Amino acid sequence: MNLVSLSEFEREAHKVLPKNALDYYKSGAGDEYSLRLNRTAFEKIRIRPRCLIDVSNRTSECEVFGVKYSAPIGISPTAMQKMAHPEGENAVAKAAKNQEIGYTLSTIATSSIEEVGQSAPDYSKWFQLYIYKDRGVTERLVRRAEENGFTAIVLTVDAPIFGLRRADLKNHFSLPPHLTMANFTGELATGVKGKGGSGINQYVASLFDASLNWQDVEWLLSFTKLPVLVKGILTKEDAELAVEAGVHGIIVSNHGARQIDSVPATVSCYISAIFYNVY
Ligand code: LAC
Repeated sequence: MNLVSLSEFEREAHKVLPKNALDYYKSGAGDEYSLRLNRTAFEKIRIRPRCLIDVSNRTSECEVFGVKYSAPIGISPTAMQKMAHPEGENAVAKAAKNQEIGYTLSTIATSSIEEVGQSAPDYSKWFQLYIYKDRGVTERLVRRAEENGFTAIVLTVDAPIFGLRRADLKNHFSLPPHLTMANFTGELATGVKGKGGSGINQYVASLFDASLNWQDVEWLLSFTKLPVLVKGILTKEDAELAVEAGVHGIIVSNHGARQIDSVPATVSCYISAIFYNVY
């Protein structure tokens, strides 16, 4: 297969993926207004190329937390990748290592922290964290990330309650029975079974802590030796609070427009922050 652009991969995915998985991967929240904005906002950005500058010696390399990457582009955490391919997160981590770009493993992955640690060893991978009501469970995830070569914790702060993705509601989204949430055992591993609704929303509602607040960020900072980034910031006010809380980084993101519909496109928030110093 000769796929050379993201849109070609997307078209192919539409042909081969089961509906339950495809709809989960591709859906945004609500009317998907922000999902459309995420794309159209890029169409409004123009590059002003400057000429007659010596470009014989060039690089797109960048450095984050002392680690060099080949480009200022990375792979954000996305859940349950084995629904798309048996190697799931392991293949994606290996690809990130080969391309020397950033990679973040999701808490609710279908490959475990240990597996992915071994699939892409000696490579600076980040771990995305959801805060479970059970803080013991949460702390153990962080410890395992520390022990398995992960070099930063990406705390998702925009999902104390999950967005309503209508296709998941209709499909009664469930994790296929041959897969588990590989970082867990018991009900935490197998609990995504849509009974009369979206299984992922039910899982999140029963296990994630909707009281999540800045004290939880401080709690996380108090016991991990890894840098902590907060992911899901869209406003200047929250960015300032994050700095005050002492985090090491902020990931501006609207969560693929999967959380709150009608929020601005992620890229618009970046542009506003960079050029106008607002948002
Ligand atoms: C989602 C979560 C898992 O958007 O990040 O489905």
